[in-house]
Amino acid sequence: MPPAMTLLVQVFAAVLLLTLDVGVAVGGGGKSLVLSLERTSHAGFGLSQLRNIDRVRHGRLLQQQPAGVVNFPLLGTYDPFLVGRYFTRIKLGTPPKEYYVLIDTGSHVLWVSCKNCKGCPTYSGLQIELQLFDPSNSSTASVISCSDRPCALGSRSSDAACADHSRCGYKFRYADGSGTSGYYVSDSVYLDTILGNPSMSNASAPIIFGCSTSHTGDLISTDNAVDGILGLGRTGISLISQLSAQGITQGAFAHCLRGENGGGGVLVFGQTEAPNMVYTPLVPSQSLYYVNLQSIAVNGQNLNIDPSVFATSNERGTILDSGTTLAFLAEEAFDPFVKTITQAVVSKSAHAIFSRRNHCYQTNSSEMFPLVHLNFAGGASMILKPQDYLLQQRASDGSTLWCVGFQNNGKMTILGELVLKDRMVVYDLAGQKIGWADYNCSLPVNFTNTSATTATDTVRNKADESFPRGGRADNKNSAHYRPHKLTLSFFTFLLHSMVFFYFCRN
Ligand SMILES: *[C@@H]1O[C@H](CO)[C@@H](O)[C@H](O)[C@H]1NC(C)=O
Ligand SMILES: *[C@@H]1O[C@H](CO)[C@@H](O)[C@H](O)[C@H]1NC(C)=O
Ligand SMILES: *[C@@H]1O[C@H](CO)[C@@H](O)[C@H](O)[C@H]1NC(C)=O
Ligand SMILES: *[C@@H]1O[C@H](CO)[C@@H](O)[C@H](O)[C@H]1NC(C)=O
Ligand SMILES: *[C@@H]1O[C@H](CO)[C@@H](O)[C@H](O)[C@H]1NC(C)=O
Ligand SMILES: CC(=O)N[C@H]1CO[C@H](CO)[C@@H](O)[C@@H]1O
Repeated sequence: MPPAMTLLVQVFAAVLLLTLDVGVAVGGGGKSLVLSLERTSHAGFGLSQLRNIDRVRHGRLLQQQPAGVVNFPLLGTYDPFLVGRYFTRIKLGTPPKEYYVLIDTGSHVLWVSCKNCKGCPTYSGLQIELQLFDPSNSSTASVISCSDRPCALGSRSSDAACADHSRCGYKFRYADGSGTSGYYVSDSVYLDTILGNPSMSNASAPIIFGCSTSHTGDLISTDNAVDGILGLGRTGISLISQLSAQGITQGAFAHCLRGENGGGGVLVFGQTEAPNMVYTPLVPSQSLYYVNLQSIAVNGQNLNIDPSVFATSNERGTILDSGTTLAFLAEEAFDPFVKTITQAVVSKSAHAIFSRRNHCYQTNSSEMFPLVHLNFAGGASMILKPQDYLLQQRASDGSTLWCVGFQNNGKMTILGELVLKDRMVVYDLAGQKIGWADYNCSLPVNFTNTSATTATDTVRNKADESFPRGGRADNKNSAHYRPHKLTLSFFTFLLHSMVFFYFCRN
């Protein structure tokens, strides 16, 4: 087991203990954050007016005010040879400025690089313009102090030295060894909110997020640099929890990560709909999106794997993580998986090329690869096409290689962008379930209040119109077979759970 993986497992164990504590603390403290709505300087409507309009529109259909739907077009791609991550833009501060943030369902906090940052990249290989957040330039920003309720509650578990009037600090370490630290601020987030009306309207809400003043490890790198990370975990501090606590969105969000055509896609806060959605329950009382994976079938045949390999415990479990580029399988599942795929394709004349870390097949057609079913509790299956578990690469002699994109991961099973792409994936916090359906992420997204399914509206996926294409100058066809780079990228791009604690700066 490489050291980074050992760390990963340890970090996971630590995270579960710490974040649960913080989640409860911040969730409880959420009520004390006076989270009244503001109007934006541009918009004609405050959110309450929009609600009223919506109520009139739906008449008696809705007995309760439905919360809004917020649309975040995405940039980037899962392709580890290009970007290996999906990101969006978020507007913060007054006047609002835009920041590029990775979307990460494997961590909890929204943070952006702040002024006077040590180690924050100043330019990005993604050809996006980076920007530092400066609380003193925003008329609505305020620094969270150690005596403020969210900090006091959060720090109880890890820091007893929190003195009044000092800033409420944080320090996160990611599984790849990178880290960031800074302090919490409260400021406005500006949202493209849709409420019962397809036309966009603007609203803003006060939220708490991190202002990072120091980066270490890969976060210093300019290669794929962005302004920050949008943590979308299940605890009270994540943006989705803060907005749903304020009644601005429902406690649900969805992403559709486009695999082809330069990537991109959409992140939607609110209840989304797609045909043929299947659901599996979330494992309760966890801070991340743990689900019960029960079996894996290749070509309809269940692999011989003890289901306890996937079950949630201190060190095991299966999570969905949009901040992981590829996917990881627990080692007891990895070997049978690769062996069965190999049997299926070698008999059809594919040539297996294995090294210690890479399992590739030389063939000029992906047609011969079997479908893989991931079977979850509640009868929900996620069907993986060859492109959902293989990475296409070019060998030095010009022939095509298909390499298993799943990695052997000790005890955790992590479903990252490789398997989550080209689907609508719904994270329903209120309903405590995860749903998915195959979906063309270039198409508009339908959203609804679940119990009033006739009241649907559509979010246009505006990624194509409003954003420059994510991705670097080198294009996919020029991707070479680079096993070393591939291996590195697993750790480099792993941006999930972290050791999460508050501490005080003086
Ligand atoms: C803050 O505003 C000042 C004056 O407009 C500007 O010079 C400075 O660059 C701004 N800081 C940041 C981090 O944008
Ligand atoms: C929302 O705000 C943006 C500027 O931030 C503006 O261009 C847009 O027209 C606004 N939309 C509405 C519906 O007010
Ligand atoms: C979205 O809603 C529209 C209008 O109700 C409907 O025609 C369309 O089929 C829906 N699309 C999907 C993918 O559900
Ligand atoms: C490519 O595939 C076709 C049919 O699938 C096969 O007949 C042909 O020999 C293959 N070519 C190479 C170079 O492997
Ligand atoms: C997805 O939808 C787009 C836009 O309608 C279309 O151009 C594209 O061919 C579709 N892709 C697939 C795989 O159906
Ligand atoms: C998830 C959600 O907000 N559902 C609401 C949909 O609308 C009904 C009323 O028609 C509410 O009772 C639900 O809470």
